Amino acid sequence: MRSHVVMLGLDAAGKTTILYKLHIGEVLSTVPTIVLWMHIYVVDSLDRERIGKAKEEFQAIIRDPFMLSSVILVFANKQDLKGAMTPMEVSEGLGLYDLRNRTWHVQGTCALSGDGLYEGLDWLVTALKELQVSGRHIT
Ligand SMILES: Nc1nc2c(ncn2[C@@H]2O[C@H](COP(=O)(O)OP(=O)(O)OP(=O)(O)O)[C@@H](O)[C@H]2O)c(=O)[nH]1
Ligand SMILES: [Mg+2]
Repeated sequence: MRSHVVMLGLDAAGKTTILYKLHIGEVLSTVPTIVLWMHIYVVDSLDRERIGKAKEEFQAIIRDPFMLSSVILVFANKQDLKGAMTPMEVSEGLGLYDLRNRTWHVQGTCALSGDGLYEGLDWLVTALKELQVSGRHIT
């Protein structure tokens, strides 16, 4: 089985910094015509002004038919900055608590230090395994 990770988020959320920190050189720039298993959405937790815009983008993405069977990991990034929204505030801001029948997790991260990145990816791997075991995936 092939696994794919798609990382999205508004500009300056920290996507490039995260990929650099994780030493991931190659990034898929196009969405393949297969089921997307894992979805990482990156939020700039300090950017309270644009959390509404992030929600709009996020909700549009997860309602895409290709995303319906994916598990959703949110990086509430820039947790090192004073005044940053907590992971819980980011969850509320994105409307995660209203999601039904979706597997999601919000992980606080600091892409500069790498804090939280691997914890988040560990959750993703575990969630993917559970999805495979339960057979709730679309092939
Ligand atoms: N303090 C702090 N700054 C961060 C963190 N993550 C990223 N940044 C900074 O935020 C800015 C934007 O980060 P990028 O990684 O370029 O953001 P991006 O999501 O790739 O942005 P686009 O390519 O424009 O979509 C850079 O100046 C980073 O150094 C973080 O966890 N903490
Ligand atoms: Mg970038």
